[in-house]
Amino acid sequence: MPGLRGVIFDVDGTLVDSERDGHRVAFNLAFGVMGLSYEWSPEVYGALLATAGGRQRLSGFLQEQGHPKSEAETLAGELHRLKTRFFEEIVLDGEVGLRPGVDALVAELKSADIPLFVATTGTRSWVQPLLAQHFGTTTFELVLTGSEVHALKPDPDVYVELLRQAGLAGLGVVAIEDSVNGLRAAHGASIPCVVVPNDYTQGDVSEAELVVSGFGPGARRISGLLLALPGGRLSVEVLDRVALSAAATHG
Ligand code: XBP
Ligand code: MG
Repeated sequence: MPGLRGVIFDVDGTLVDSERDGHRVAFNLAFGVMGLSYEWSPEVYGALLATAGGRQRLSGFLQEQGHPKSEAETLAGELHRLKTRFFEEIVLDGEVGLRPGVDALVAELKSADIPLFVATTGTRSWVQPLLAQHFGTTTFELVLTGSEVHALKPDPDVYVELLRQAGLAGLGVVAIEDSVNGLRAAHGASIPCVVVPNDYTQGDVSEAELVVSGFGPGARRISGLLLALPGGRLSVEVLDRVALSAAATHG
């Protein structure tokens, strides 16, 4: 029975703590440049994160503010292009940090020769430099972003396409996510999922094969597989257990 044969990382909220002090700031800067009085507080932004995709998030918000759909779509496109440039600058200024403990997990997976991948809703023009900044250019065998798929999470498109391009069957592959949208996308592609919640995680993630409080140290199991976290951290051993359990359950 196959153990762990690959790990697919989500980006925003999983590899990096990027939303409140990164993306949200970039959106607000874009509103300012366009002369719009909108400003997303951390609380308002948290609610808006239910919509994956920055452009889609903008369009929905503008329609809620009373902009006609076609006008909202056009304005969202202009705002998102500005926002993306601002966020690229925030990334290049080194202001988007890794979540605590995730670098140790990536290093352990690399030394165990486990193939690593990225599946994100984010835009490639900032995803690429952000990953290179923290992990170099050879850590992830394949990176798929919202720029390459038709439908965004919770649609499974990005995961299905990644498995296809990587020549992987779902068996032995584990996804690591931070949101309900991400969990649903992974499950939609029949990939078992570990959720590592953060302050912006909302809704019920208990369908995940495993939910842990963090990457560690000091992490604890919240729900899912009944297993200990040796050393209080998410490790190759734990991810292997998730893969084996999923293989045993789904055959
Ligand atoms: C999170 C998202 C993205 C970001 C904003 O992506 O939904 O839309 O919030 O980035 P994930 P863009 O958790 O899948 O990494 O403005 O580039 O969409
Ligand atoms: Mg995420």
